[in-house]
Amino acid sequence: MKMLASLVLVGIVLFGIGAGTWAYFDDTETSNGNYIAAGTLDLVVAGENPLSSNVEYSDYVYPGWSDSTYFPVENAGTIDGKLYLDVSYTDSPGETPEPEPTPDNGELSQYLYVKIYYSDDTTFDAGEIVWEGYVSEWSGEIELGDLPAGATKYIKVEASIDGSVGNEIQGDSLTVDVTFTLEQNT
Ligand SMILES: [Ca+2]
Ligand SMILES: [Ca+2]
Ligand SMILES: [Ca+2]
Repeated sequence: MKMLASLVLVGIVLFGIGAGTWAYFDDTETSNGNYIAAGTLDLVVAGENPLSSNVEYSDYVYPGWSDSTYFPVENAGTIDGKLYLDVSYTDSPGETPEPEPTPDNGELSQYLYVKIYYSDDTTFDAGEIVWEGYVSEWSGEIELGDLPAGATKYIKVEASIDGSVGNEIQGDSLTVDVTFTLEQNT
């Protein structure tokens, strides 16, 4: 039986300019002492447990913009796990000022470049990058790595928009839903 702890961070909005089960059967003559104990998987992201499903922040982005943030992830349970990350996103065109090419379908996901790190500590180096690419290239859940019982690790997200990007992102917005899943190690 798989045990999952899943947390969803909803609504990172970016605007363009403008069971596990342990079974110990103790087979004795008297057949006393059989017991089954269920361990726990308890994922804590950024110190919030449970994580609010409406964490939301907004930022204004533009060609040449970049930002980064990092936060802890903790397995507060008793079973070793592996941590997975999935992302879904929605582009919106927002306003379409005169200089913006049409059709304006919302193109920010094609220009927002992201690097995701997974580290034992708060220093992050190139060898700890678990995914990088444009948001539009995201192709499904990725494995971040092991998260043993009681352990805390750190995720860093770097995001940037190249300075060569032009008017096609004016007023565009991007809503990103992020899901962390902690799965029992098998
Ligand atoms: Ca590190
Ligand atoms: Ca656009
Ligand atoms: Ca637009």
